[in-house]
Amino acid sequence: MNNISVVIPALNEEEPIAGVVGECFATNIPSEIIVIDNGSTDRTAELAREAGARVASEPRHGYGRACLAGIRALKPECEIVVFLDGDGSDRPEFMNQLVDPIAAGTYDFVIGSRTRGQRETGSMNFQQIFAGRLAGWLMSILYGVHYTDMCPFRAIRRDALDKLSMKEETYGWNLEMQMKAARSGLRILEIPVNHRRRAGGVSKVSGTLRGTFVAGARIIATFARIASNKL
Ligand SMILES: Nc1nc2c(ncn2[C@@H]2O[C@H](COP(=O)(O)OP(=O)(O)OP(=O)(O)O)[C@@H](O)[C@H]2O)c(=O)[nH]1
Ligand SMILES: [Mg+2]
Repeated sequence: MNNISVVIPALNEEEPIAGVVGECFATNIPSEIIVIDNGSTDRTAELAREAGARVASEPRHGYGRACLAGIRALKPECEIVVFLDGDGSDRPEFMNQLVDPIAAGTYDFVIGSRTRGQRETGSMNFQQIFAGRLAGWLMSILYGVHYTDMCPFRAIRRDALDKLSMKEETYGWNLEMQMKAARSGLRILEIPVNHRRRAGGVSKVSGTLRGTFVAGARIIATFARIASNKL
């Protein structure tokens, strides 16, 4: 069995975090689960640790910063990295479908698509669905790949991830990985994954006007940066 690590960025997710960690362990897939406590002011870190996760901390807010801290915290033996959100909206029971094609040596990067899966009512808003489709369409023109979402739930070979030299510190992180994976010729597979509403706690991105605008701006800036071939 490959050595698989799960990285979960979490900012003030004390309600859902233990359930997320528990569901990931229940798959019997990961050999470690790292929760990045991204400056939480609640009991996220404590509850993640109690649920069996290793907790790394990144005190400065930023989705990408948390993911970068997660990569730094990976154990050396890790061969495949799985990312998912800490709010209980991603479905760990799909993890085998993400990691199996990589473990089999057929693909390097396997990403979920929530727009192709079954979505609980209200789990994604129009802007998120539209942004994912639009970004996918633009990337198909640029790189000839077929993405239909910027889903946070994804798996990638660790050595391939290291070579992407990820930089984005905020919400452009997911898009940056997809663009760099396509640009560098990784073998990419997208699979439908189901999605549900967050399992408690408060929305920071899509559920608030400010979050939506900040995320939208970061995503556009990321697209421009990578499309113009900058690192
Ligand atoms: N917004 C934000 N989220 C972070 C940060 N660091 C980690 N996260 C985590 O990133 C994930 C995505 O944030 P959410 O608030 O769920 O954003 P969303 O999925 O657009 O919104 P929901 O509709 O509430 O699910 C969650 O697990 C957060 O805890 C950060 O600095 N900012
Ligand atoms: Mg969410």
